[in-house]
Amino acid sequence: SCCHGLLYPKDSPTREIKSLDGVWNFRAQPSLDPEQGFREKWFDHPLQSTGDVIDMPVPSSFNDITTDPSLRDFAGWVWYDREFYAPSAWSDSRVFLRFGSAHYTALVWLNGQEVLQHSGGHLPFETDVSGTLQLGAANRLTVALNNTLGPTTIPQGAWNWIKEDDIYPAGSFDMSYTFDFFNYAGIHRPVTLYTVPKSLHVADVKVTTIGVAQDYSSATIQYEVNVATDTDDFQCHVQLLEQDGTVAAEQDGCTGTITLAENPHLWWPYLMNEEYGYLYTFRVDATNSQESDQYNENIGIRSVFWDDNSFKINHQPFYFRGFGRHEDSNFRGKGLDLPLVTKDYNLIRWTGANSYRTSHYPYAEELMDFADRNGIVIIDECPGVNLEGFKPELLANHLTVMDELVARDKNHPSVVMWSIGNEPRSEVPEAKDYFIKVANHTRSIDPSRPVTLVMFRPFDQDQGGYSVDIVSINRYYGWYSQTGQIDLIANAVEQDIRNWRTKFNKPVLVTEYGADTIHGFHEVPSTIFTEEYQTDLMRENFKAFDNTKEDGILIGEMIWNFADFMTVQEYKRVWGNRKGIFTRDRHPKASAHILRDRYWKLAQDE
Ligand code: BDP
Repeated sequence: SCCHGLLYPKDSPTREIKSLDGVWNFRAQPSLDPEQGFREKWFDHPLQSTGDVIDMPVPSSFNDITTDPSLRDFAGWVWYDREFYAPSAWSDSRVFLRFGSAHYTALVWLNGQEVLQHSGGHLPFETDVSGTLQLGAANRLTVALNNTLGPTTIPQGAWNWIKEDDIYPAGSFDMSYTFDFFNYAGIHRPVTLYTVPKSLHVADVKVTTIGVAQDYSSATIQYEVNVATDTDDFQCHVQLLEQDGTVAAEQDGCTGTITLAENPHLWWPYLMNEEYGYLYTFRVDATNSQESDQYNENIGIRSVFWDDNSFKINHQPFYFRGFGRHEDSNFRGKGLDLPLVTKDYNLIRWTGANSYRTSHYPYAEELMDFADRNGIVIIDECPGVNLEGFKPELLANHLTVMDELVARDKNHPSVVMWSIGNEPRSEVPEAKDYFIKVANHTRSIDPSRPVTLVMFRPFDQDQGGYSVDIVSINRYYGWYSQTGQIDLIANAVEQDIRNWRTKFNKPVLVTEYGADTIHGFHEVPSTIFTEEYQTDLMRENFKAFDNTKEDGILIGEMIWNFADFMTVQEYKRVWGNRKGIFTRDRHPKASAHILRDRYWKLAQDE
């Protein structure tokens, strides 16, 4: 396959971690001279910086950190660098350098040598730097990062020089994209050095639940450990540990199955069972004649079942009550921020929600771990937002990003579905074949989860739905259409859901509905942008959801959006997209309370 699993860096008795997060040197290269840094070899001075630098925190987006509008709206290459020491005690180890993500195209040099290239803004990349790293000495790490999007990047964008005229001076350019969130860029997730033993290490672990008894008395998992080594004389020992540390099962073998025959602890979604979010530790020890390596993966035992009429977790019908979200906040943009992530999970649980979609790109691994622990169910979306054109090169990149996403997230019990895209321009005939290829490819690498595509064209025009197991739709009656007309919503949404059902004969999920709402605007009768209008619109949608849910058609509802978020500046957006039920700094609007009433009631009726 494309990539080994890129296991999340964790320490263990055989592994050590060093974080390279902190304040780095930063320099944006003038867009007018896109070759400057390469020509002047800003990476080539092992113990100096790239030149005229400013401070930049890692992880973070760079856009909102300074007071400079040209950096906020920057398109092109930026350069990061920092110095660090590597201990001489690491001489017996192999050392990997890993980026949780960097948006979008990254080139990495260590001590002046290029060690890594990666394209794609939302997934990890790493390399073995043992040969380049200077132990017991200072090292310089340099990253050149380009946020420019093009016709075959995922997501797509367009970059153009603007002709000089009375308004635009020479050297003006335009970077445009159609998706509705700010194209934040930077080193967005942790940068880590980690060690593994020299002669062998656990390179990947894959654990899948292959059976859960109808009466929950037993369950079976299947595992596969990939060991990186030069020789054949190695063994694996695996242990399944309960949360209290007791050994539930153990055996030898790098591949195998394990059956827990005495009432295993299942992983349950939030509020579906008292023991929601139960995780086992899957401990792997790989050993050869000289040394051994240990990796501890968190796993959850749960089954996912779907057919043309239902979606089930652990044999029980599962109804998604959730959100579309974004990785977005003040100052840090899309940079990982653990206080924010933790607060968000507490707010999600406060609403009684049981799920969300990683709209519109893979979220940080730290968020996925939180979801596992909290029993929050995830629809895991790739960065294919608003795709159009459907050319072969785009398809190739789309398949690669699915490979990388599944490789990273395959072991998360919270992930129950892959989303291969959001709102593609899927009314054209070529969309049909394109999405069938992406969906089939995804099923071939992971047959254990269903595939969805989030669609928005009228049902009778859409060509994307032929590819999916679950039909997901975004519907904005009362907002983008029939604006202000609350009385038309319930019927329109209900008919629409039924039409999608009839056309594709699959379970239907409403992945977006909502209204921009300015915190503090009030009016009776309600008008658009007021808190009253948002709650009125929600109540009308709920009627349609309740009717189609009872008829066994609708398997879930997700409001757009969990929180307000930043977009490009345009007159349709009032300081970003305001469809959050929380403000950007996570204060509840009236809608948060309405949603909370509904979600807790739905949970009680389960
Ligand atoms: C949908 C998109 C989402 C937008 C939302 C909106 O999927 O990204 O933010 O509409 O316009 O079309 O609020």
